Amino acid sequence: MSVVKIDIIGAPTAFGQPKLGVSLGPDAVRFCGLKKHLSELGHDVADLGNVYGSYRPEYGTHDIKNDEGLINFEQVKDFSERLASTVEASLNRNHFPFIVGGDHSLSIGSISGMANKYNNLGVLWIDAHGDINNSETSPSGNIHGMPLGVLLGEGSEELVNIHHEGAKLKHENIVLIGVRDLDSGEKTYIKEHGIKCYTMSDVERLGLDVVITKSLKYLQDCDGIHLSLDVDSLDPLEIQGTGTKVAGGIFLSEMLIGLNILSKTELLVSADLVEVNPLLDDCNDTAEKAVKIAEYIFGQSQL
Ligand code: HAR
Ligand code: MN
Ligand code: MN
Ligand code: MN
Repeated sequence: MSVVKIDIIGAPTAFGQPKLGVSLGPDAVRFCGLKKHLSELGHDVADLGNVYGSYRPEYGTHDIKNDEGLINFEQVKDFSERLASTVEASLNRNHFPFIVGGDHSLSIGSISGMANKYNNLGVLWIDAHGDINNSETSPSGNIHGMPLGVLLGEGSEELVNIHHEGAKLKHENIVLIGVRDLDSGEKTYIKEHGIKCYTMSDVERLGLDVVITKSLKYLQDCDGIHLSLDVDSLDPLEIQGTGTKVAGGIFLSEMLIGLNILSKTELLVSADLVEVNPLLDDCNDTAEKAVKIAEYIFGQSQL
């Protein structure tokens, strides 16, 4: 990858899910030397600090449901607006917004911030989950299970209209990778809309390198590609510090091979790295691995 002006944007939100600690993710990743490691690759790296909404994440309770059944709706909406503005400002300086979370509801904000400049944005969603629920299909009310649904224009109108009105993504511009825990409503939605989906079985059959290569070909006519990488895509044998672990995931070595291929495309314009929860971790090991992942997103290789 050529030299990039990377803006590290901490997104310490936890309102999209019930477990304490995920709002500490950005700092846990910083403590492992994120900025230093990315700078060593030759990039021009700035750490913009954390984005905060009006609600402090550490004071979050998890019992406020709105009339659509969405938990912490106001907090998520508020945070998403702020994050979208920060991401858009970064893009307007021609920088690469690199958003470190925080729970996956943050992608409502990050991708909404991309949508004014990129009206044909492609998204690679690497995750154990589909995150494509909406207020009707969600079994939990947790908004971190809904960001793709929202960005596709489904469910809560107020979330759909964050930053600017309407859907931010097209169904044909999304690729799900590594999924192995889909709710029934999500399965139906994916099939009905023909969303490109490489399940964990596909990853095992083909290899992540082939899956990424095919995904990039599939998204080749997009005006940019956003990577949204949930660390729970990785196998729980290797990743302790995340809130919703699912057995049978991607191993770190294979992830790095896949990311090496991704890092070679000039279409990659922004990324999220989410769901690192240091309170569930073992000596910050997951954050260490998240930094390794970040290095490979930005062009690290073994040679
Ligand atoms: N699908 C479930 C729900 O909507 C669980 C989502 C868990 N989510 C994440 N996101 N960790 O990837 O509640
Ligand atoms: Mn390094
Ligand atoms: Mn997720
Ligand atoms: Mn997940």
